[in-house]
Amino acid sequence: MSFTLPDLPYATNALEPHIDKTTMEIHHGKHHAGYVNNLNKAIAGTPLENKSLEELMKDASKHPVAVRNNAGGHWNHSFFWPQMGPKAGGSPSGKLAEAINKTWGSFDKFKEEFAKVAGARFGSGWAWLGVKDGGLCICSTPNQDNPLMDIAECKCQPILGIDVWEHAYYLKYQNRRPDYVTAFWNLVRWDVVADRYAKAK
Ligand code: MN3
Repeated sequence: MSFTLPDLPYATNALEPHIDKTTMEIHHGKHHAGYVNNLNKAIAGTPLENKSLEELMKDASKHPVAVRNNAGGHWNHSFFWPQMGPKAGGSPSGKLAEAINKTWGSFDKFKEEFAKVAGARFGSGWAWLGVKDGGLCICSTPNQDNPLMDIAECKCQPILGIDVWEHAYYLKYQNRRPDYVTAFWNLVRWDVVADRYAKAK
């Protein structure tokens, strides 16, 4: 089967002023679309054509690097868009809030730790909040890897992720990745993250 670019769940200007329209147009319409097209090219005519995206993650180490990079890029971005929205942000509630407080002491401490990990990723990559052995953890992966991949140093079921590639923020924030991470909190749909948490547990 071949993969298709999912529509954004909102308009390209919906996340302004935190993420600008041009960045969204290029990020979704060019970068994410590129991962989908290159993934389809990389698997065409091979046995990988019949695998799901999740299966491609699980065996990432066994596939050509183009499959790993583009399958990761497609999965990561498909995961990234719906966890954000206009009029979002705030703080989590319910069981997720309890788990965050239990793990980091407070929501503010969690945000601090997440921002630290996102800031420390050298070059391109992602930072994640995930479920591991029933608990929560924060980790980061390089390039378009993610914690579902067999080659990931940190394995978990992601429930929130932030893209820290420069293409995600450079037009508006230039070299100021920490400002982009701070702005990201205004966009997080904690209802979506809480659903993912409930499923991952
Ligand atoms: Mn990206």
